[in-house]
Amino acid sequence: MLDLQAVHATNTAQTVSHQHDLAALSEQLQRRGVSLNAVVEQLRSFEVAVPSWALGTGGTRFGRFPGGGEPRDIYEKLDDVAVIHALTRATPRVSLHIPWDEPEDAAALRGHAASLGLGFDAVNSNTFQDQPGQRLSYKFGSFCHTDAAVREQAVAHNLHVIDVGQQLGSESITIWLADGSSYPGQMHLRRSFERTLECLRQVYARLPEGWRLFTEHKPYEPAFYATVVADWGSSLMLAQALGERAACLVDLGHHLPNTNIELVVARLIAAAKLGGFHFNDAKYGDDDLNAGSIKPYQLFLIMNELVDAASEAEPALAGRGAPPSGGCAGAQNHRRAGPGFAPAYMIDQSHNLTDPIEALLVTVDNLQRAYARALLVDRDALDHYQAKNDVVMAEQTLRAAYETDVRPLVAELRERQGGALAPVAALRASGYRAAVTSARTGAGYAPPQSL
Ligand SMILES: [Mn+2]
Repeated sequence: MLDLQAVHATNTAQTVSHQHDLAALSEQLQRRGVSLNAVVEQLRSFEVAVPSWALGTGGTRFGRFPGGGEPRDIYEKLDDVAVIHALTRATPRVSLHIPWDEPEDAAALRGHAASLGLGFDAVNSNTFQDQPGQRLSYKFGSFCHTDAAVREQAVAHNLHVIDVGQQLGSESITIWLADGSSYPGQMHLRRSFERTLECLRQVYARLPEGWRLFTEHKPYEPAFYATVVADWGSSLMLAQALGERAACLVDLGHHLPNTNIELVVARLIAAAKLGGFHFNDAKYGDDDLNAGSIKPYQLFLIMNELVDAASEAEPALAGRGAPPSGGCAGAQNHRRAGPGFAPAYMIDQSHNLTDPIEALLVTVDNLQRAYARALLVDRDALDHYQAKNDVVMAEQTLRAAYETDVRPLVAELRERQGGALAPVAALRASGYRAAVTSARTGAGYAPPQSL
């Protein structure tokens, strides 16, 4: 368990400098007509789920360099997530992968999670690998496979994942398919998509009450020529064909270079089909680096779309009180996100060089900073400048929010909830990694790749 005394001691040591920084930010925001306290309270609603596959060192296809004290099973992974939640107060849920983290006793695992103050977000199925003892191979696909028996096996697996998820208290399933082809001619491009949709229909038909199904696209890898669900358009076609409870999941690493991801997000919001996110960051491909580490402005612009949509559902958002009554008369006509706009926020990263707990602490902080900055966008001013086609001032309005140093605000939220002002420093001071390195001896677990 985390040494909370050490966390409090690091908080105490930083209190004076934190209060100075916070006061300076508060004064700066006041001049803009923004209440720091209001933004802190709005930021409280931003929570993100930790994937069960991110707590151990990941690796690349070339190798893996394990660290000390890696969790050996799902129980120890939950212990590590509880540490992240204790320090950030923003990660109360785990997104479980099956079969990598399939519980022997789901009720017992749910009880253990509850004892740590944790619950479960979307469960993830896996038909992109063959498991020991599996009857039929997914070498040439799962839902898209030409053999009906393989498709039936893949559907049955997804139904099993839903069954486990129900026992855990999950309310959604994320389906990423590796299905595709590496050579022209290998796969019939239209029929493979039709077969995939038919399998998804079978899974969708068995969704429990209140559940949602997320389809996750990815342009390439492992298929190098044609992936069945390669882009947001394909994902949207599937979600629209399936029905109201199907939606698209956007993994930030699953786009071709230079794709405008915030525009993808805006389109999915407009179609009422934005189901959730897998946050991470990338320079070249599906790199699964810490969210916000490579393209922080892109992350902010994505959060800006989310806050913009949420503010339509709940106009008080943005720390400025009531929305404008006049100004941009046309704006209200385009407000479509509506009440109930609540995408599932999840992380999907692979930590190869860093301590996974530290990497996730940094990630959560980056996500909260980006969201906080998006909360600071002066939406009345932006509406106004957009209506006037004042390009320079419209852009400057976004930049003003982005360039605000919100670190004291995010730290303040953590501390108000009993977390750490500086999570990585607090973790290091606690000695948690050293303690689990002593305790977790013996066989490690087989590391997954990433989704
Ligand atoms: Mn993913």
